[in-house]
Amino acid sequence: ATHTLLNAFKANKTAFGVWLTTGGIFHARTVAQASPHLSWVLIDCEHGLVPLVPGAAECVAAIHGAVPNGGPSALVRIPATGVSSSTSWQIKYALDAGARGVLVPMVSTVEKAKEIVSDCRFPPAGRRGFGSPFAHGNWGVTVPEYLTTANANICIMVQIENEEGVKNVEQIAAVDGIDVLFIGPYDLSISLGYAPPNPDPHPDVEKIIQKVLQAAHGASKKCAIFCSSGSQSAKRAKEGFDMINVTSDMGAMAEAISKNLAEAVQ
Ligand code: 3PY
Repeated sequence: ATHTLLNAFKANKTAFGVWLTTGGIFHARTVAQASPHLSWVLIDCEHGLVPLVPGAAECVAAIHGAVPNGGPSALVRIPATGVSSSTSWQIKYALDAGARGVLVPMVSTVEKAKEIVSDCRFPPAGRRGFGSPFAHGNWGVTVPEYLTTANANICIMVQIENEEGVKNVEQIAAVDGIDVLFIGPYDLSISLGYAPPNPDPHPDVEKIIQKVLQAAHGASKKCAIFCSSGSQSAKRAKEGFDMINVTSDMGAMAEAISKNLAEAVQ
């Protein structure tokens, strides 16, 4: 089963990706085919317009079918803030869709981080339920193979994006099974009482961003950050971030229309 994001992690290469905020299989496929440099496409069911069911599953299938023998890993950001046992069904739907990883917003305690890991792992490692008729086919494996493949390869990513999350960041990073601390600079800024990044965060917020990066690497975990342009992403890659989105579908579309019109209208 192809897992380009995990391959980049294992090779210690920066994994660049794109944020998908609008659903639809042809839209998802076009994004996935846009560049051989893409390691991942994240389907945003938190703030995007993609419904978790069945929208995320359709997009995961479209992304994984887009590029023969390769292409980006499809990831899903679930809608829930934090996650408790009552919302862990969202992780189940995301993973049953065949996603190679799940991103959980606003994780701020060790307890939440541990619950998330348990929701992502089949027993005996965790409490994930089995039953999807789609997940194994999406990974190109049989059902018994999927149980072990999923447990070993699904990337578990949590967003550090509020004051409490920053306070507990070292302990969250140390939780066994958490693969990536993903910084949300917008929520982090407003949670700390600062304006959102424009395009860069306030210097005080930037100090905290660097602290999260160090905490992740200190625990031998990967660190990711949301960016809004290729040049901002290049800067973050030089700083040592492991996983970075270069743009979003909607951002890229508006930018391309504006650029082409500016060239046309003299
Ligand atoms: C944030 O910056 O708050 C994010 O979660 C990325 O959209």
